[in-house]
Amino acid sequence: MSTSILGEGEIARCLEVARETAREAGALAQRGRHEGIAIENKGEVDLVTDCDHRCEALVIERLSKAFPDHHIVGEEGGGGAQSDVGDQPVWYVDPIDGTTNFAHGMPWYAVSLGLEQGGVRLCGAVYVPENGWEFHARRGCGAYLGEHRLFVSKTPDLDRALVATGFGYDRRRTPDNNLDEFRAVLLRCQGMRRIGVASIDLAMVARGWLDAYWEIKLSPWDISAGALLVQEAGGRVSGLDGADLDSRNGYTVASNGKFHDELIAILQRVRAEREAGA
Ligand code: LIP
Repeated sequence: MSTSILGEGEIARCLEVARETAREAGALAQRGRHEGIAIENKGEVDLVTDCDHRCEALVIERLSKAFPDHHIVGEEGGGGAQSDVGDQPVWYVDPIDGTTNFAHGMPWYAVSLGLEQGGVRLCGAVYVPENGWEFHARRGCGAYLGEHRLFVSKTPDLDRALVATGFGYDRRRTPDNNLDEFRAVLLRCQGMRRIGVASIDLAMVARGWLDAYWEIKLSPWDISAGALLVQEAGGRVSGLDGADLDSRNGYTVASNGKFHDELIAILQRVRAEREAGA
């Protein structure tokens, strides 16, 4: 089935619905957090809660009602499969990004909704309910925190950069777990943070609070909306090869653009050394 490319007016409406839906799902997650949550293990250290499922169901209900022709890929499996997407518009839905924080009662988690078509990021919303932070972006129209236009930082080099990263759920089982990379970058930058929410890490790069962020083995629902925020705030998002980021590429490097190649060179060197020693 061939699908036409969404026009500007349609994308604007998509963003409006995404923002409203993210707020609604965020309020549901917040209520759940206060009323008590049921936690299960998806993997060794990978959690899911009843709230993740309830928020995803709400998001899918709202998006499929507003956009019946769009495909939806949700973290908790509530939508369709990535392989069925074709050239249809596709929503990448993380109902609660930062489930580990959420399950531990920590207030940093987000609802992340990104819309793409043909691998192009069109709009995205990242809502952080406990802070009331509403990050949003539309392709070619800038990135915002509420009404406030976002621009990446001006930090000129890695030496003075505040950088964030994260570690995948398979970290106990593989040496490809980002620990060597973490050590190498920590010794070169001004400070390192592990926020635990990829979409917030990316939003913070867009906001200029962080100068760079990278992580491996992420999924499109973790990064689609946040990557657009960084792009629209004037930053750079790429894979490990430095090419523009495809949200389906789990290796994500985001920065203010000033020392991106230097950061990539360190990550590549550490990987190559590990592979040579393996
Ligand atoms: C998580 C990320 C986190 C990352 C984890 C995971 P979830 O998403 O946002 O930063 O380190 O690997 O992908 O599972 O909480 O939605």
